[in-house]
Amino acid sequence: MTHAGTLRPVLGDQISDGRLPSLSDLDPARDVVLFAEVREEASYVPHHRQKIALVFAGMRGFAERLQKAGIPVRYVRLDDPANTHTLTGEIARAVAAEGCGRVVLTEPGEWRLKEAFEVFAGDAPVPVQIREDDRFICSHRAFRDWAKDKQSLRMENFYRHIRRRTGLLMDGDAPTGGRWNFDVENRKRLPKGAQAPARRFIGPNAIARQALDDVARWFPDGFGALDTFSYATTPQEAERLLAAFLDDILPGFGDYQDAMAKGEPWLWHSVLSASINLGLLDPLDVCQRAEARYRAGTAPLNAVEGFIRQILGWREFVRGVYWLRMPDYKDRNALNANRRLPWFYWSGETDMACIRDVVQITNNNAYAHHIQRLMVTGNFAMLLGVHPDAINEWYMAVYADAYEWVELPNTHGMATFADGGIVGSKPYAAAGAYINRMSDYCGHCRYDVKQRIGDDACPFNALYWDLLDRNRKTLGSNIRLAMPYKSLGRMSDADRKAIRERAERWRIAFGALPL
Ligand code: FAD
Ligand code: DLZ
Ligand code: SF4
Repeated sequence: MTHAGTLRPVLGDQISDGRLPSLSDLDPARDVVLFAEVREEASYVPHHRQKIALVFAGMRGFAERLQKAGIPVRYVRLDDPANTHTLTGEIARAVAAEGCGRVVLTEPGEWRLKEAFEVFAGDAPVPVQIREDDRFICSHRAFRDWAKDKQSLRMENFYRHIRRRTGLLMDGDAPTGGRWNFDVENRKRLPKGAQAPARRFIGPNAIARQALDDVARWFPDGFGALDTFSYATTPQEAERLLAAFLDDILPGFGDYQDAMAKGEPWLWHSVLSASINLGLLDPLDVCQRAEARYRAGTAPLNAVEGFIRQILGWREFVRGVYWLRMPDYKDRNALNANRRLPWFYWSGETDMACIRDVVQITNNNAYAHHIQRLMVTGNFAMLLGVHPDAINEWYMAVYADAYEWVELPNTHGMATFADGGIVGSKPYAAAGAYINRMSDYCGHCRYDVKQRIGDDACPFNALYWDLLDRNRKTLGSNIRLAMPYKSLGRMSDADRKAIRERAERWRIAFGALPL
């Protein structure tokens, strides 16, 4: 019983030196900061091993920096024999062992944990204070205020609102360049022979190397390669990655934002999401630094606006929707999807060149860029009719940047339309022609993207038309789907029957069986 002060638990995605609300009034003479590696967090989904190593390395590094600054730290490792393996169990154990008089923590990023902490707070022997996480640009209240008089929540409206509020890319009351959104200039296919820029990534530091070794030992059969780890685990490393992105990549960010290319994981994407979500980078600072590049004339407006829209717009918007709509948001299944996820989402063993490439990239890097997540794996899971829970589990598991506040609205809302239109006004459903237009995958594939029915036909095709046919009741009156429904209407009954049968044969062949 050495400390009568406050226990301040820090969670794995709260690696924010000097910026964490729960540490703002820390008293080094009386308080203790708690970090706990626990099995419940490390295995509530079968996380990619790089994600576990990233979180553990982030926690261990932060703990060391605090200790060096003279702050008492209690660090519980995963292999500690006394570990209770839940965060609340470790907080309770620490309160008793350290003799703390209260607990102060920053709210977690997942409903599941928020509930667990609230239950814990109700029963705890000492007062528990849960502080709002202010490492975002829009607070819960500000989002609720914006949303309260809206019939539907649309990112574009939110984005304009928050551009005005922050003054980012604004010239007085007007958007810089006279337009809010330069997206139409950001949908180019990659020209033949175009080379993605070289990346200045970083190798693992000593703490990360130790975390990688531990994870290899503790999760020998887990998903994902470990030897390709190149994530930042400290604020200094994240700063180096941000600076390299602003110098080398940002100027070309806009042009090929929707493009995909076989064996090219990064193209012009920033690969900063894992650092921002872990807390190593501040989202507003990242946006301001990007804007400064435009003002200095070293990056064009379509690139800078496109990049800022992803963070200021999409990232803040999906977080707002998550906290506004949970917990029922997670149970939504607007298209009544009820199939299993095919095994090749884990193994990559499929003849479909697009899926194979995205799963291999995902396995290697715990990363895939947005269009790969949305239009390849997400789109295909929706076309197959995979149950939203199975899709969520996969996305939560395989990406280093996955936390439920950001993953769920992207899968339920953007990729699969499980939310029935809260995030997007229509499903991002597409047949093979879209992938053919935006990538070189089809040229490397055993399937023929132009065929709809035969054994060699691209599986996306029959499954796409079948999705529209099966969901006519839910989607048929959607104005944004008028064109494809018109085409479907022109098909004969025999054609539609053939599509239906072909689609079901694909589902069975791929193991997408009813649950
Ligand atoms: P860039 O293309 O360089 O974009 C810049 C930044 O903008 C990103 O770092 C990220 O912070 C932000 N951003 C871009 N798009 C989004 C978006 N739709 N939602 C929220 N932030 C965005 N992102 C996550 O951070 N975690 C997830 O678990 C996640 N799951 C997704 C699941 C699906 C099905 C889809 C379609 C998208 C998902 N996204 C998720 C959003 C997006 O795909 C990733 O943020 C992006 O691919 C990360 O790569 P990047 O850093 O190179 O992004
Ligand atoms: C993702 C993750 C993992 C893998 N492990 C831990 C852990 O052992 N201890 C911890 O405090 N946090 C971990 N996390 C992050 C939490 O799951 C995270 O705080 C929630 O996902 C909420 O965003
Ligand atoms: Fe993917 Fe179909 Fe193209 Fe093959 S043909 S790469 S399955 S879209």
